[in-house]
Amino acid sequence: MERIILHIDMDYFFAQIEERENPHFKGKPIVVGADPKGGKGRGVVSTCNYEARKYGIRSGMPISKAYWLCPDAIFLPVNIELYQKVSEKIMEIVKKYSPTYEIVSLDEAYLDLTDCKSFEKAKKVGEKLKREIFEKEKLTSTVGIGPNKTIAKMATEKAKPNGLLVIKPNQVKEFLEPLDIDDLPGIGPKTAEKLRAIGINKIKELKKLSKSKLKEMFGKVGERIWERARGIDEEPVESEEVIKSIGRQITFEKDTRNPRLIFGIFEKILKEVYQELVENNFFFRTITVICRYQNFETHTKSKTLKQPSQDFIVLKKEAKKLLLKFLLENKKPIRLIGLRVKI
Ligand code: TTP
Ligand code: MG
Repeated sequence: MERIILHIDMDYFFAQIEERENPHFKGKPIVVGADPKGGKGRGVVSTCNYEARKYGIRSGMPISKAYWLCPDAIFLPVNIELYQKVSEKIMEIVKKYSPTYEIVSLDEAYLDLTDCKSFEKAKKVGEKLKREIFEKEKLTSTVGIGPNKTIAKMATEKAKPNGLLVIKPNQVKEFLEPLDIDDLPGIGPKTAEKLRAIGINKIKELKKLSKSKLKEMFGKVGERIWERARGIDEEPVESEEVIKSIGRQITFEKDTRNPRLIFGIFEKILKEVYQELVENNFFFRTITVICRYQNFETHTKSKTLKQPSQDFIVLKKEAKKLLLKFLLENKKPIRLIGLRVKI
C-alpha cells in the first residue's frame, strides 16, 4: 500500500533556542560551538542561525574560520542540557501525531501518517504539528511529506526554514531529477566527488548509471543510491529503536606504533562516539577499547562504571587509560583501534 511519511526537522536548532532564551540576540548572527578565542580557538561550529549562514558559516566548520568570516557574530558555548530538555518537550508533541514515530536526533523525527489516507489530510496534520510546536515552544520547524522517508527528508531540506512541502507520488520524479547528487541522503562529500569526477552532478544524470555500475563503485550503498535516485525507499518508520551500544573503529592507513598518531585518531573516535551518544540521549556504563594488531589478532579491554554516565570527560579518561594499557603491554604494530560504549 502507498505510504504517507512525514519528516520534521527544527530550524537552526541550538541557535534558535539561544535566540529564544536571549531575545536581544534576535537579528544578529549567532554561532553555537567551541570558544573562538579571538580566532585562535580549536574545535568546531555546532550550528548557527540564518544570519550567520549569510557569512558562509556552517555546522562542522572550524570555529577559527567562523570567527574569521564574521568576528562580530555572537559566539555561544553548547548548552546541551538545555537543548536536550527542549528536544524532549518537542518529541512529546511529535509523538502524539502518530503511534508510529521515529526520533532520529535531538531535532529530527519521522511519523508514519498512512492512516490519514490522503496527502491533503497529512498536510493539515503537518501544519497543525508545526503550529503546536511554535505555540508551546516558540520555535519554528520545517516539515516534509512524501511517500517514503527519503522523499520526506529531502522535501524538508528544500522547504527550510519554517516551511512545509508535500511531494506526492506522481511528483517524485520531477522533484528529484533537477536536484544535485549531494541532496540525496547517502551521498556524502566523498561519494559526490567520485561521481562529479565522471561528470555526474544532477540526480537526472545519476539515473544513467546502472545498478551494477553503482554497486561496483560504492558497494552495497551503491544499490541504495540507485533506488533513492528513483524515489524508491522501503525503510519503515521504526518506533523508538532501543540502542544497545554505540561504537566506532578506524583502521590505520599503515600499521603503526606512533603514539601521537594513535591517540590523535582515538580523539576523533572519542568525539564521534560522544556526538552519537548526545544525539541519542544515551548513557553508558561499560567502555570497551578494541585493538587489532598487524596479524589481525584482536583484543578488547573494558571498564564498567559504578553508575551510568553521559560525561565526555569520564569517557575520555577511562577510554584513554584502556588504550594506554594496550600500548604498554606489547610492541606489536597496530592495525585498528575502536571504542564501544554500552549501558
Ligand atoms: P541540523 O538539523 O542538521 O541543523 P540545524 O537544526 O542547526 O539547522 P537546519 O536544520 O535549519 O539546517 O542539526 C540539529 C542540531 O544538531 C544543530 O542545531 C546542532 C547539532 N549539530 C552539531 O552539533 N554538529 C553538526 O555538525 C550538525 C550538522 C548539527
Ligand atoms: Mg535542524
